[in-house]
Amino acid sequence: MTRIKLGLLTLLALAVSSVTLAAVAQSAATVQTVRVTEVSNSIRFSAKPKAGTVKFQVRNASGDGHDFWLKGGGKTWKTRVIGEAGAATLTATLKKGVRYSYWCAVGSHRSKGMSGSFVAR
Ligand SMILES: [Cu+2]
Repeated sequence: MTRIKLGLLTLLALAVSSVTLAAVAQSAATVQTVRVTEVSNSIRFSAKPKAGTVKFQVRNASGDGHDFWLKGGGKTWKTRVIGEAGAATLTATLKKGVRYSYWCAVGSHRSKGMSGSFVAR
């Protein structure tokens, strides 16, 4: 292979990797992280989840086991039951204008205040 051909191939490889890096950077920028704190009578969010990809970082800040369910737009997501001081991650793609409900399904926690809803904007 000639030196010019090798040079062109190198340029092409660089161009392809730049495009890939740009795509990765763009998708990373659109992921919103929301910290979810679960205690015995409530579920608190660090921010209101927006439409798009949302990574929920769920932390159990109580002495009981809790899980985290999210439902809306025809889909349901859930974590395993998280033990004391444990954590779990749940990634969901939310649609604009759709109302999502969330709750803990352990025992009667849902009716004791571990529930709520929001509309993704
Ligand atoms: Cu619970």
